[in-house]
Amino acid sequence: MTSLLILNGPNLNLLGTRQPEVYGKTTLNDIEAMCAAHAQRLNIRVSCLQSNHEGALIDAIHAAKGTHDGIVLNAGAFTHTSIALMDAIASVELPVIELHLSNIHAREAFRHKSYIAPVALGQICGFGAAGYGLAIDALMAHLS
Ligand code: CA2
Repeated sequence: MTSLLILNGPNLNLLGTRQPEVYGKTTLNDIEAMCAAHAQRLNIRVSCLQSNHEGALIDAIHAAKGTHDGIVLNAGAFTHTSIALMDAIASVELPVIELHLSNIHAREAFRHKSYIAPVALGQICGFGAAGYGLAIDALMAHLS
């Protein structure tokens, strides 16, 4: 059975509790439940993980090799800073969809730079929580 990792980075555990005007009212729990329901419809498996720590995210990407068939990654602010995450993604040779709730290209200039984009299969941003379902569909289309 196809297995996908839904990986969320720093501060995304706060979703729905602060800055709803930017990130919406949906909590990370809601998003993970939506991903699980979508996976059930598609007859695939998803595992969800969130960490505020760069090293833990890198460990999760390494561990995904041989365990999962692809990754949906919202690396949060590490997107704009982390060469280490970029190297981890390149090293595992798994398809990764870069995901953002907000349209990072319509925000501050420092959010326009992504270290993930060059090693990702593609990027989905600006569709809020619905982006996770779109990312799962995009990965499944790629894998089929
Ligand atoms: O739009 C996205 O999904 C981001 O990855 C979210 C990151 C931001 O640094 C990226 O540029 C774009 C920030 C996540 C912070 O989430 C919070 C949620 C609620 C309250 C405060 C922060």
